[in-house]
Amino acid sequence: MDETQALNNDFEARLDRLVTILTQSQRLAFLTGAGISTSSGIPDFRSSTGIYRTTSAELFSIDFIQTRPAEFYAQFKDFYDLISSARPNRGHLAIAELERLGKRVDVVTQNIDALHTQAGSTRVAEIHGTLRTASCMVCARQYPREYFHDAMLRGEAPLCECGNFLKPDVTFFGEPLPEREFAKARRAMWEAQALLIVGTSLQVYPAAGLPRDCDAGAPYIVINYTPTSLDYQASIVFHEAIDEVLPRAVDLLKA
Ligand code: CNA
Repeated sequence: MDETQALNNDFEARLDRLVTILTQSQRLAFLTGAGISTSSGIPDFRSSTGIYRTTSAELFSIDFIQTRPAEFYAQFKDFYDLISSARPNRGHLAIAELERLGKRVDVVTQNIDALHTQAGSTRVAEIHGTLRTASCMVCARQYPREYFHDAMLRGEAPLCECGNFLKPDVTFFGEPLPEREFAKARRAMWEAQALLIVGTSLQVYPAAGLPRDCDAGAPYIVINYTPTSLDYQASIVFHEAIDEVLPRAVDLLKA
């Protein structure tokens, strides 16, 4: 067994190394995906218990909601219900705590559940948009959540005052990403002294390409159950649970 293999087999040694990187880095960036929210009760897409086991990826395409809005909302109901009642878990809270400990922490998330903000993180780029608002698919008028929340919980398609259907302001497959949020995300990558890639299979672009914007000297840390395409470039890889790794690392940092 070589030195790298030995390190990867030893959880405590990897944790110590993570704490060293966190100690040495003032500017941290996190790139998070659905995996950070699974222990809040929201399934991810691609795990063995993920949404794709029961729902086709087609549901999340712009064509689907534009052509079959009633069917979209009927199927989206259960997912919306779970997201609406979810609370941040120890993973989200550990990231927010790093900020309170004086680090500058940019969170770039593919998630639409707003749990990083609820946990207290203040520098969040939501690159796949948000469920806080929805906009008319014809006149583009935007509405706050209170306007459409009840209809969406019932699985009914919410309507604009002009009579056309609303679409949640999340990025559907086939749509461009929100420009301002993506620009924030790229800046976070450029400025990071270390990048933590957390709970994402890195299969959705352009999000999965963001780590390439990091400074060549900035270490990557991957925390994800299943291997990702960036594991081989990472300084440390954890295939353990996020809410086991991050709270332990933050506790050690404070000790
Ligand atoms: P994904 O492709 O489903 O990957 C999630 C990854 O997380 C998988 O590789 C899992 O192995 C890993 N994982 C799951 N739970 C844990 C855990 N507790 N600890 C460690 N690893 C874990 O999801 P991505 O985020 O990569 O895909 C991007 C899509 C998913 C984005 O467009 C999201 O909007 C979309 N999504 C978001 C949510 C949400 O907002 N919570 C939920 C489901 C899907």
